[in-house]
Amino acid sequence: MFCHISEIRMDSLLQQANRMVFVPEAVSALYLYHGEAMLEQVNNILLERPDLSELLGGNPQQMMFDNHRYHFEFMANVFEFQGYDMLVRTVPWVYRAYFNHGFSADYFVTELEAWVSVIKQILADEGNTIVAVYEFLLDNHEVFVDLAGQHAWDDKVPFFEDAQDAVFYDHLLEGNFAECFAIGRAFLERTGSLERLYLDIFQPAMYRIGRDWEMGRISVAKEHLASAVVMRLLASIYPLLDLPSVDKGTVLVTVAPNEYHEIGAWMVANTLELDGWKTVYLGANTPCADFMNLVRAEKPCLLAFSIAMPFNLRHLKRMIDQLESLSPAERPFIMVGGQVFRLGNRLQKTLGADAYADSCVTAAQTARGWWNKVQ
Ligand code: B12
Repeated sequence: MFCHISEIRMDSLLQQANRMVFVPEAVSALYLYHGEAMLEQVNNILLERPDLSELLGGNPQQMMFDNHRYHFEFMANVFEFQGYDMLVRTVPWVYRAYFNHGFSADYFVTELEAWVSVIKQILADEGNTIVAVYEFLLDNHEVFVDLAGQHAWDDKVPFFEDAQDAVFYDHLLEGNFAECFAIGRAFLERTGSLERLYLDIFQPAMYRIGRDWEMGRISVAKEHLASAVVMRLLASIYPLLDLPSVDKGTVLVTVAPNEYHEIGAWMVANTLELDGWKTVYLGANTPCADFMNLVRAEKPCLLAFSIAMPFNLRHLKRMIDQLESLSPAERPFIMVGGQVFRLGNRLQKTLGADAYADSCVTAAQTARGWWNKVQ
């Protein structure tokens, strides 16, 4: 059996990451506490660079400020979740996405060195375990650069050569709702399966949108346009079906706080509703504070949480932790899903979830399996 060289490199990084010392909880909290001060200093160090414009590939400085904030919030989650595997799998994606938008490899070395110097200055010796993680990134910078050139996040997405999906994708990129709707409706009439429409047409098209954005081929505006069309399709095609009568309990489907990716969760909500669940769907970016009031009012027996971005993990954890205030009899079964789970092996457990499913179809199967067991 042959193994691709990039897989060997990734495995070796994962093994090194496994051996790294975990950052103690108190130190991770300190990193979070000093976040704003550290961000400001890192930004200032970069702003003093005479070659800044070359490092950023001519991009606006705002893109760098945003990256520093994403970086800080991501690292805070790596430390809190002890997610070095998540770190190793994410860095090649970050490099690739920014390289494809013009940033240079040296920018990342400069940025990481700036973090090291600021952490040493602000956290002093208490920051040693954190500095070790940054030094691991710097020592392996060339390997990460190399890995960034090998794969895209959505490698397994088909390229849609001359299939109908390719036509759908082209209409989606143009924002042509009428044509996309016609393809969707015809597919539904032919197959009778909403799930297949989601998994065979909509989902791969959205994954491809992501890959094309990551590779610098389409703009964020196109990503928004495509999302808006797919959301209009989710809303308009679903009522073409007759809803079955409710024969299961209440499920509350929600997206993590600060998380804007809602299409996957919406598909999960529709699929569960078609499987006989009384479904309450909250959409994107549900505020943590209001969530418990809703749980108390709706009394769901199943909670389904969707999350895509690693920097939202700790917000979701706070949300799930609030459920501890319920009595054991009131506590719902907790199911999680979304793309962040591709990154880390222990995430489901650390979040305190009972189950994970990787698609709207497996979500319905998992939920049904649990329901049949408790009846
Ligand atoms: C559309 C989109 C957006 C839209 C979202 C609009 C909306 N209203 O949802 C906008 C523009 C807001 C956006 C923003 C960002 N995005 Co974006 N986005 C996407 C894109 C292209 C499609 C997402 C999508 O709809 N996928 C289709 C759905 C159906 O798939 P899914 O989410 O995996 O859901 C399925 C399963 O995972 C599962 N599932 C999902 N939830 C649940 C829940 C439960 C309980 C269960 C059981 C199962 C389950 O079932 C679903 C159906 O089968 C993806 C690319 C991609 N690979 O998905 C990037 C992507 C997710 N985004 C990305 C990034 C980086 C961002 C931004 C940081 C920057 C940016 N591009 O603007 C911000 C972050 C915003 C935030 N705070 O959340 C990266 C993430 C990479 C990474 N390493 O983490 C991706 C992968 C793009 C890429 N290839 O680089 N994005």
